[in-house]
Amino acid sequence: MLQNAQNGEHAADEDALSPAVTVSIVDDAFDPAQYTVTVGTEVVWTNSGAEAHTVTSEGFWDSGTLNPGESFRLVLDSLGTYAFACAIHPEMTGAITVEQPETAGMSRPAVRAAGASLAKRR
Ligand SMILES: [Cu+2]
Repeated sequence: MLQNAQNGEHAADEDALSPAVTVSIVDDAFDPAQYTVTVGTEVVWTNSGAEAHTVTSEGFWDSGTLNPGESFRLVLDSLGTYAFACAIHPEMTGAITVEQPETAGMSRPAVRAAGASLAKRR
């Protein structure tokens, strides 16, 4: 299950213990593009570019358009690997792997890319 706490809103009753991971969106990439987090981690994407972008994982979440300076927050509560892309620039792809705390931090090889399916939709 995914909890969407978009645009800076943060549920006050939620555990304040969740660590946060920050990802920059630049004008043609997510930085970093691939990473591993522990379950329950809040991931914050911030658009540091000059253009609008999205963080879209088909079937899981869609940030909607993020203008420069805007952020999108997501708490990942389910294990798995989530490929995502920018719906405006499908060549911008990335992926998050959500793992149990015991295994997080161990590096993993690349995961599937999301760009192709999103490109077809436009
Ligand atoms: Cu983009």
